[in-house]
Amino acid sequence: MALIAILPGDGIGPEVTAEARRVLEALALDLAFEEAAVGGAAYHATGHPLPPATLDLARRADAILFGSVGDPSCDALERHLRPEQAILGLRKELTLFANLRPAKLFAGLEDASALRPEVARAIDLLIVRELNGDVYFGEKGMRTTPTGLRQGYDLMSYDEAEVRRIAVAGFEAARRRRGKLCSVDKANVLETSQLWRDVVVEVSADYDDVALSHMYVDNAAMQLVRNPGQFDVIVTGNLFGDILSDQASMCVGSIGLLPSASLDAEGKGLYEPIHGSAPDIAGQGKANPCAAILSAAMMLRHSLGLPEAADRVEAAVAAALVNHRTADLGGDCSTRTMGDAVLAAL
Ligand code: GGG
Repeated sequence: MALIAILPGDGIGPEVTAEARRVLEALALDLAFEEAAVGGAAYHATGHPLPPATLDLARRADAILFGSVGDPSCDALERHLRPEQAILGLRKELTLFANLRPAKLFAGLEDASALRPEVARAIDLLIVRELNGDVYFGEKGMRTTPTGLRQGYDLMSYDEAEVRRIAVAGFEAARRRRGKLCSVDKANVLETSQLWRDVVVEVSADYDDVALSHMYVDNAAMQLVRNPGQFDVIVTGNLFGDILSDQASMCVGSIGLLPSASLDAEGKGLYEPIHGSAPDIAGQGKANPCAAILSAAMMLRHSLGLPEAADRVEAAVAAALVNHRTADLGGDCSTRTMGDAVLAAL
């Protein structure tokens, strides 16, 4: 029996993970579920956003289903106590360095895309975002300049081993897909990006079957809306991947549709919608649970070795979206009704 850790988190996290759990339960697989608090919810209960019991569960589990973190009532806390530290801590503690963020337009959602229908229909891409380095984990702080000004700083750094392992993840993903890898950096300005580019080129020697290209991140942002059909797999750093994947989500209709898998070297994974806690709609039953449900499908595929079950869940979401839309897609379905529609289509 596989143990699934459910970490619902804050805001809409509990609502969307509840629907994803219902879908997993409906598959009648040999799964056990254990739930723990994380983020602002955990801070309010225990004084820490990632309490030892939650980290222990995450370590014991075969896979983790994560909701979202972020709680405005924690905004004034010191940085190490803020809800977001929980997800950063989990990624670092469990060495979840490879974040897979697929974006594909579901049939019938052309009108929800921010792009023209013929452009949106061409989207079928995967962003491979590095998750353990970059400005998120570099030295950071607040200091005073010699002239008395407050100055914030976040050190951007990557070593070659960090770049190599995410480059390998990108090439492997491209090999399993259409054989195209675009590495996104800012090598004309940043030292980290120059190293990134050099290492990606070194790794490419082992992947003759993958066509490698490079793109500056500013151009990549433009190309994502101009001609997204050109992309198969994008491999990029933590910050650039965070931004580009939110942009990609609007190209396919909503951030409520994009799942993600954060994997270690052995395939253990944390699965979460890319969206945050959306405190403005929390508790109202308005959130789109599709990204969480699709994250559960990624869990079935990547951590539990159940690709047929993953296919079933993805097909059920596609079928449900034909006649059901939550508010983010211009409809009036509740979170529960959308979950019911996916269950009915399973
Ligand atoms: N489910 C995604 C989530 O909760 N995001 C909130 C957040 O702070 N994310 C930071 C990040 O993705 O780097």
